[in-house]
Amino acid sequence: MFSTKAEFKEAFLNRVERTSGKSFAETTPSDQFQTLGNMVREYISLNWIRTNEHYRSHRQKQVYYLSIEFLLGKLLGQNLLNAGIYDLVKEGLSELGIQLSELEEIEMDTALGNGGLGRLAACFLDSLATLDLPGHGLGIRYKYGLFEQKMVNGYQVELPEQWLKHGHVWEVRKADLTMEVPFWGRVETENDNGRLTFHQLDAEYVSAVPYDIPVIGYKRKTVNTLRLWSAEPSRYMPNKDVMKYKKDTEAISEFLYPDDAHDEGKILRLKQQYFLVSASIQSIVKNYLSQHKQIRDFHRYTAIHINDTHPALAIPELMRILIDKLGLGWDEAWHITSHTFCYTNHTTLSEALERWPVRLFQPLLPRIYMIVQEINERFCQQLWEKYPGDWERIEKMAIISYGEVRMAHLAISGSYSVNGVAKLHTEILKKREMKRFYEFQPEKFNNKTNGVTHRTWLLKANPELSHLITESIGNSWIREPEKLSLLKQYEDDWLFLEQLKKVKAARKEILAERIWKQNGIKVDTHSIFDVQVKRLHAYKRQLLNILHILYLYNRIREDSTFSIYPRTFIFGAKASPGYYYAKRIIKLIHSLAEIVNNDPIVNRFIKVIFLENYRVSLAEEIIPAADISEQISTASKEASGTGNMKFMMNGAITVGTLDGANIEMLERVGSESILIFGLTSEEVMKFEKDGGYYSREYYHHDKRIRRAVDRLVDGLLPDSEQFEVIYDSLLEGNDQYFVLKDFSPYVAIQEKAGYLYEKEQERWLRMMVQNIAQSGYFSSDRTVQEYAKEIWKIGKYGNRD
Ligand code: 26Q
Repeated sequence: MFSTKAEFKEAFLNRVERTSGKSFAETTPSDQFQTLGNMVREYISLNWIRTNEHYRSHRQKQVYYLSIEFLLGKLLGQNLLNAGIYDLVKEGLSELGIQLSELEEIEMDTALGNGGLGRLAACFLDSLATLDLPGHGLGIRYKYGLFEQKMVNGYQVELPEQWLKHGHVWEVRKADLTMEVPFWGRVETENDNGRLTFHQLDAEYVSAVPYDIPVIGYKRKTVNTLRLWSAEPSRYMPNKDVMKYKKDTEAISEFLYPDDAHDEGKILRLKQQYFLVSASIQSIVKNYLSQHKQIRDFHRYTAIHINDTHPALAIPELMRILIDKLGLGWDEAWHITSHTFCYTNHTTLSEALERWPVRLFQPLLPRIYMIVQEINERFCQQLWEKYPGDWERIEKMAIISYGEVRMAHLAISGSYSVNGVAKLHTEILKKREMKRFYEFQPEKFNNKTNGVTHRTWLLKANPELSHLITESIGNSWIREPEKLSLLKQYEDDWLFLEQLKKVKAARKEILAERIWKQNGIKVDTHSIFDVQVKRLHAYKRQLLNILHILYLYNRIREDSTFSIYPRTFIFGAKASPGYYYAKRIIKLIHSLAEIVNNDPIVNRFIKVIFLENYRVSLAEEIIPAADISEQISTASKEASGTGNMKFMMNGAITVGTLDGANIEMLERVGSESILIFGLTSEEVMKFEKDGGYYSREYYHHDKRIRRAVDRLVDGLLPDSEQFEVIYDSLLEGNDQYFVLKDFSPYVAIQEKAGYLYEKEQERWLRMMVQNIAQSGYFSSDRTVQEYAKEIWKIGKYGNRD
């Protein structure tokens, strides 16, 4: 290996030639990337082995984080930083005439997730390893990650994301640890001397082959593991149509969340879920039994976290292994199981609550269905004892009801801990969504406010700001983000504020360059960069942002004396392929951009930019450049949000509603440093319950609203017939997300933002400092530490320096 720059250069030169079969001069950036990736993996491999050995020999309690999504992004830069060799490698390469940034560009994003939930899992892995905690991820190695978004005439087109085309340098295939996952077949019950045993006959087996990815702690010796399962045909192939079997098998790990509109798609999703949990539970149990004699103590050495309900079948799967494979009785198996699992809920939107029709579930997973039935019966029995005669309550809480398996009910009943992801979210779960479960077992419920890793969203994404921070307060914030509060002392430091201003300006230049390259539009870097980047969803209200832009357009066009400080509105968003309303909103942003950007009167003041194919690596470029962070969901709908935190630590000022973690951001920074507007969650929930909101009243009584809304369909915008459904949703559909209700306060807060930015620069800079300084709480290190202490009950191992 290497420990100096000279050694690195020599090793790199040697290796790149040997592996590519070319002279150094002939090697391509792609050859160089592969070589560097392999070298880094080898560099940390001894620590990886040692970490595993250590966990084994000390029989330390382990936590396994089961998630159907891991949204990792690019790994090279972070791995170099965490391994502590970023500068050495950068300089070494530079001396060989290679830009490290160019090699970083080559890597494809590992986009095995849709958005918040998958990215949270990635941040947790970084924090677990950095805190020397024995925590590992388990997921699926989808051949195609989240689709690549191509914009064609303003319409989103989805292309398969071929992230594995050139292989994946970070993974290690471990074929010897393959697990066999059974589907279909039938269950035969046998009476074995008075004890019932169960055998799944004629099952179709699928091989789950693990690919391990190292998770390197920041400047730690700890290297944990993310294990991703790939589906392959099994040796125990059914003796029927082999080609069909092969195709069906490989389909399991082919796509992230395939279409679920039809039964066929649904079966595939259910197969994916069971595939993940069966392989994972088998592997966890096997690993446990290699170190411990007694399965009885399993839960004392293992915590298994289920990330939303998608992996909730892990609960009956562990029961199956304990009963059918290890011969335990039901009660003992249930004791272990219900002391092993913990569950996080990430959403209260009822359409996202998973339910599986029994008619699909039972034939695909016959033994698991039997177990779920038994769990349900015993659970209902317990309810009956507590609430005798209260049929209505029992039916509402049952795990199986009206021909459906309710995954959230299964997850709650089989877990010892249930948590929401922000204070408000947890309160809503307790008071509304899971009210009856909370009444039944209040001790299970707790809150764990989300966090994100500063080492990605500040250290890696914004080296300029990181440098300034480190120069001012030292580098302890990297491992202890709460130390950022030391920045408070620079609030009135004129020199510091000047430097902060320069850093933001530099980041805006970088983003402007990207916009020029991608969109061919020159943006004014002195304008306010007002950014909304996140998945496209009605509840996130990109439409409110758009209506504000239409309002400004109207004002500028109609009143020649009207003037505002220039603004660049920047959007990035993917819409789910089958979510037609969301796709229309994307089209609307493009039509609006076309009109605004090409109108010489209007474009002096405002511009609208849509950045295609929003993803982790693009977020790393956009977020550091933002002046304003748009977090404008309808109050009560956004469980937490995590983008809000990433903007905060990069010194953007939040324009936001009292929703999700925005509320806790307000608590931390104070009302002077965040721009809050709009309905409260109580007000929203009251309207939803009792009625009393009539969007037409707002349309008729507020001229600004009427004229902005009419713009959707009056022919101003190209392809405006596309926007009738949006217009109708606001008026005919009575504006389910209260866009018109919040319009006026939104305009007012935006005016305030513009005023502060233009007229009170120093105050704005102080607000930025306050946001960065208070962002430490929103570190996933804090979140993970809370999980470790209060839920998983795992400790760090000694001093591993
Ligand atoms: C459910 C049923 C059937 C098919 C798909 C789904 C499904 C898929 C993905 C349900 C939910 C998701 C993803 C949810 C998600 O990303 N939630 C976000 O989680 C973040 C991390 O906790 C929060 O910050 C966000 O507020 C929340 O929206």
